Amino acid sequence: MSTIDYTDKIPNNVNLSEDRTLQRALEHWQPNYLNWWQDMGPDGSHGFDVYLRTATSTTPDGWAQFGHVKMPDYRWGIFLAQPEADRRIGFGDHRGEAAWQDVPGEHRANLRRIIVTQGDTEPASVEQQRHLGKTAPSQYDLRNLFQVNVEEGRHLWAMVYLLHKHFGRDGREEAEALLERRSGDQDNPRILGAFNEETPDWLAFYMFTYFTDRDGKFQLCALAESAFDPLSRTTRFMLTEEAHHMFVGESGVSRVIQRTCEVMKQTGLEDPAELRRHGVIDLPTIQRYLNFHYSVTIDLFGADQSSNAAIFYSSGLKGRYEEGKRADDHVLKGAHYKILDVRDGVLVEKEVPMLNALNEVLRDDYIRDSSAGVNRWNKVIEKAGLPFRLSVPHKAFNRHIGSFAGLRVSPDGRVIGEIEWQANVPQWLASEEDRAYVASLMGRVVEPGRYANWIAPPPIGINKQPVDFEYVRFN
Ligand code: BYC
Repeated sequence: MSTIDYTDKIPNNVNLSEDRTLQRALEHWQPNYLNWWQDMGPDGSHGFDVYLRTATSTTPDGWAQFGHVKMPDYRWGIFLAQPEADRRIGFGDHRGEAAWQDVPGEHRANLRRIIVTQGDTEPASVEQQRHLGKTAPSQYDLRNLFQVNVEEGRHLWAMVYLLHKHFGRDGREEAEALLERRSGDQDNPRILGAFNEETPDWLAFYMFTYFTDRDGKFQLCALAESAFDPLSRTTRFMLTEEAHHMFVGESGVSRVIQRTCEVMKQTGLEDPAELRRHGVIDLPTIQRYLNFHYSVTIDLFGADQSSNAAIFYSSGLKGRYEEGKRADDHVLKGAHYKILDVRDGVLVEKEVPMLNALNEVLRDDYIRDSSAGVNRWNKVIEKAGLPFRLSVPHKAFNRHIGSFAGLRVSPDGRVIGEIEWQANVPQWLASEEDRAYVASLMGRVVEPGRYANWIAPPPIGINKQPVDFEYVRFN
């Protein structure tokens, strides 16, 4: 079934009405979800009409419709990508066997853990972003924030469906717990580090949607390879929505850079303090935000050597990015991979069994993809005729997970001591002062077509609408 049934209380393309027990269980979870949205979703936004995209079909052409909706009335639902006829497992010990429609008993605990970890990030990001609507630089940006938020909510639904349908009572308990953990909470935090950090301002939001949503892309691509077909199908459809989130990040940072460059050219100024007097975000501050979000995000790939990763792969639960395009045996026993290690105070390469290094393999794929976008940002600076260039820091910089945890490494990859680290950290990571300055720029712009001084308008609007379209009706 490709078209989504909107007559059901929970829109879906999984024939939910034919499984009354499951339907009742999800209808029981639904009000708890809506309560969570009221409490932890976008602050003060519940009465707004927002120009949102809603999924209406899971076929690639014309899968969504656009229209003004009040966010609490958004039709969150369960949509799986079209099944692939006779789908076979593409990697690991079960390569070539038929994909699983149910969870094999021996993989139950690991699959549940992967699904819960994925599910936990979705509401976490909504919680992290809940205050941003109060300081949006334009209606266009406000609408994009809300679009990202409702879709992260839908991605939570995607994981909760799997938990309810395939994991019995444990799954239902996990689904409840997904609404109980809170980003940044001391006693009951979200599972992964980056999802307990604050997203205090819009530069942080764009960096998050560029870097951290891109972790989402790579993890979802790896899960789309899964032998567990319902997980594969649900993540494939999530990826369709995810592309817009990364666009919001990439174009957002790009517009901040563009505006700064305009002011640098108009005034001939380069000194950050002087540029700040003109109300734009100086490029070194943008670099420090980048360093923070990049390093916190690459931690999300887990330890560089992980027996979990090896088990997930060999048992068919989680593949590699673009598994099907790789020209190896897709089993990887006996294969090796080079990772970094610290020896006598320097970073050196060492070869380890590839199966244990699959977190690092995915991280390296991610690094290539995210660096490409940084080069696109540099084109904006280059076009303005300015010499400054942004770059991603070394992958050992500011790490808290894996073998670099606890090690002090400069952005250019030198292992350093605590004294040198402390002396330089204000130049390397966004400082209190940087954050206070960026915070001072944040003020709400509500008139259609107007943009805050620190960001350039977008070149085109959403869904071919003009940039001065009324994306949000505040009522
Ligand atoms: N923070 O053996 P390891 C997204 C834990 S983002 C805290 O390397 P593994 C989105 C780890 O859990 C995509 N803890 O672990 C983006 C383990 O704990 P236990 C999210 C961490 O399992 C924006 C221990 O350290 N999806 O969708 O190989 C907006 C040992 O580590 C962290 C997924 O992540 C960390 N950063 O790898 C909205 C996919 N890293 O068991 C949404 C599902 C590791 O010893 N998850 N630990 O207590 C996975 O595939 C894996 O769980 C991980 C970890 C790759 C995350």
